[in-house]
Amino acid sequence: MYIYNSLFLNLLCIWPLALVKLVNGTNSCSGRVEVFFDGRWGTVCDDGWDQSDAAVVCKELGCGNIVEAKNAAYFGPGSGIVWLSDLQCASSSTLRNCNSKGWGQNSCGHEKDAGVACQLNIRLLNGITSCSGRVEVFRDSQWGTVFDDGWDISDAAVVCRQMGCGDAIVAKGGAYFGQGSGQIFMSYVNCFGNETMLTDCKFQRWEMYDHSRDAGVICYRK
Ligand SMILES: [Ca+2]
Ligand SMILES: [Ca+2]
Repeated sequence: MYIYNSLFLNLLCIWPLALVKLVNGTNSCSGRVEVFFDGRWGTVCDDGWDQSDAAVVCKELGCGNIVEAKNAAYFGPGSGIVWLSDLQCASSSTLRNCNSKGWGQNSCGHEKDAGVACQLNIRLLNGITSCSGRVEVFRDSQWGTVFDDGWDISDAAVVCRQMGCGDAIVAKGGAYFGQGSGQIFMSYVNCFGNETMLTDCKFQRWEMYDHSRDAGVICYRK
C-alpha cells in the first residue's frame, strides 16, 4: 500500500520519481543510501564508494552538491538486502545506472552501509532562528522563492521536517520574512504534509519576480 501511495503522489509531481532515498540523516539531503529494486528497498555497500558515486545520489535527489561520501554505516546500519556494491558512477545520472557488481551480488553486511551528505536544496532566510524564515529552494544552480498562494501548514510541515526543524508552528505569507530576489520557483504548493521534500509536493512552476508574496515558515525547533 505504501508503494502505491508513493507512486501515486509522485505521478502528480513535476520533478521525477526517485528510486533512491536517504535515511536517518539530519535532513532530507543526508543519510544512508537506499535504492529501490525488485519491489523492495535495500542499501549500498561502501566497497568502492567514493565522492563521484555519492554525488550522483545528490543530483538524482535534487539536492545540492555533495559535501561528503560516508562509509561504515555512518548513518546507522540498514536492514534487509544490500543491493549494490563496487559502484563506478563516472558519468551516470542515476545510481541504478552506475556500473556495479550487480543487484544483490555481494557479501557485504550492513556495517558497511554507504551514506552521503549533500547540500540541502532548501533554506530558511531572515528568520529569528535557523528554523524560521523565508523559504528558498535550490534549482538549476540558483536559489528561488515560493509564492504564497495556497501556502499552508501542510506545506510548512514538509519544509520544517526537511530542514530537520521538527513540526511546523505556522505558515507565513506576504513576504513576512522580507522579500527575496531572483525567480519564484513554486506556487500553489499542495503538500499532503508527509512528503520527504517540498519538491515532492504538487506545485506549479511560477516564473515571476514580484517577491511581495514570498512564503515563509516558523518551525517548532529553534
Ligand atoms: Ca566508486
Ligand atoms: Ca498548500
